[in-house]
Amino acid sequence: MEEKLKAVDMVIEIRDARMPMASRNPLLNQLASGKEKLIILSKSDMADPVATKKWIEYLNKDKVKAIALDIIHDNSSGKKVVKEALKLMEPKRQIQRNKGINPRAIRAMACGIPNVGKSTMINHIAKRKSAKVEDKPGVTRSLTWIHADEQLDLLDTPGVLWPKFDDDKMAAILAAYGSINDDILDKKMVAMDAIHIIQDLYPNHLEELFDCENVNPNGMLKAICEKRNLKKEKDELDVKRAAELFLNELRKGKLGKLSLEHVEENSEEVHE
Ligand SMILES: Nc1nc2c(ncn2[C@@H]2O[C@H](COP(=O)(O)OP(=O)(O)O)[C@@H](O)[C@H]2O)c(=O)[nH]1
Ligand SMILES: [Mg+2]
Repeated sequence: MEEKLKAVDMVIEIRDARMPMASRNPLLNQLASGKEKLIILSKSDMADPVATKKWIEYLNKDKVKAIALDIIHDNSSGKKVVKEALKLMEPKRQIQRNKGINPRAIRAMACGIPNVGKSTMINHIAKRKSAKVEDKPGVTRSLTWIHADEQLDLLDTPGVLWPKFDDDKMAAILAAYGSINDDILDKKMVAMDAIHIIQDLYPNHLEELFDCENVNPNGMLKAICEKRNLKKEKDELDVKRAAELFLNELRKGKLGKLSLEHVEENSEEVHE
């Protein structure tokens, strides 16, 4: 990936709008330092729009542009990415023009942790113009480019990064959305952590969904059993199934438009 980054002018970093900090890899800022960065907050259709708006404001800065996208349902998502990439690179291109150089197409790479929507985005862009361009001068031969636009070439393979969390809460959020292998994790614990975080950020939301009073996370799982009739023999509550059902619905956005990370005083792009 480090090699590939040398071949690009800018990075398109994809993060999950529901967890913009947990779903990043701080190493990317080091690897791509100095390069322009377009941050796509993906899955915005499932995220809390108010939280997303604040994240956008928070993340936008010099050389960094952040936008929220619903990559799968928004037909113009590919077009928007191309447009924003061009806008971001315009100052550099203008300098070149001033020097009498005709700027070549921008070269960009989509980067991000697994499951944030890198392939979906590349496919959306490629659908518009799938002509592949190879053998660019000065660029490693093995790289394949998608000629996304007259002025934008995109690497056709994304740069996959692994999540790297700074604390237990980020780990809990990644686990809740299934972004770290949860075969090794106790689903009930993952669900209870997520319930706790949601209760904190969205008071009464789950209580209303599952018809219960203010309860602790374990009580919430029991309320889910009652509401969805998840029972074992002799009417014993099937808390494990409630945890699985809860996580499935959370991941599919069926519990409402929620974001498990909100901008806080201490939200920090630590490694930038
Ligand atoms: N609802 C929703 N789902 C998305 C969006 N972007 C990607 N997905 C889904 O997220 C999953 C992972 O996407 P994929 O492109 O394979 O992620 P990658 O691992 O980063 O390449 C797929 O099921 C996509 O359909 C989005 O904006 N909204
Ligand atoms: Mg992929």
